[in-house]
Amino acid sequence: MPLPRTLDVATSWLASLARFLGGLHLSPLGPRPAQQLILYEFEGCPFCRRVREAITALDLEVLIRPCPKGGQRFRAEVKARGGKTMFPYLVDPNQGVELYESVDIVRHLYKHYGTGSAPWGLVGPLFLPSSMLASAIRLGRGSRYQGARSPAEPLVLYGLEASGYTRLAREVLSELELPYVLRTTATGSSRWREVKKLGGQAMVPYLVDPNTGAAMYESADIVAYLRTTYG
Ligand SMILES: N[C@@H](CCC(=O)N[C@@H](CS)C(=O)NCC(=O)O)C(=O)O
Repeated sequence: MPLPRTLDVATSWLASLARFLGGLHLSPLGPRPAQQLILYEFEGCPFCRRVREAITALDLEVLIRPCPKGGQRFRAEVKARGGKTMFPYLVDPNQGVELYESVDIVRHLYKHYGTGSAPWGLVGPLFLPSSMLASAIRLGRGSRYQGARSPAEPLVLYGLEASGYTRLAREVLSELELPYVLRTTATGSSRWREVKKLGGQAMVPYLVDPNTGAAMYESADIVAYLRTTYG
């Protein structure tokens, strides 16, 4: 059931607060991956949030293949690749590994693309309860497949994990099982300049759809565009 916009926005920011605004700041960065990382995940999954927060903190660009419950495309791919239908699932062609288990994925990312060990806030015992609370506040949005047309090319989303507005866009991308390149914009990320150059403003979420040539700011516009174009 759609929530009134004010409640939608308020609960989305509340979910970010439940996670102590995880995925806002950059961590010290290590080498950049030469080849694109691929993450199979879905928005309402508390374990997947752990990986998305790490991706934002490490200033990574990742191809997201959403796997909502009932999803038709990417769930089967994970089963075929790894043997289990469990999320998150990371494919890292740079290191030649494919991984289940959110803690293992986060440790892998910090080892290769950060400066060593993963922060306690992501791998310590407080993470999971707070992430489950964040998912509950959003009533599990982004978890259930809602049926959609598949785009030929992945969409591109600029945004950060801590942003309540960016979450609203991610939830719909997840529900519609639309693959997208997530270009993260933690505070201090150089991608803020990229967004400004592309759209004229340093603001996220910013969606670019190479299939139609559409590009837009404003979570409400993005949600409406995605539902109309692909829903
Ligand atoms: N220990 C795993 C737990 C992962 C997990 O239980 N993920 C759930 C989603 S939140 C899952 O894959 N459920 C099966 C499904 O959605 O079909 C981790 O940290 O990654």
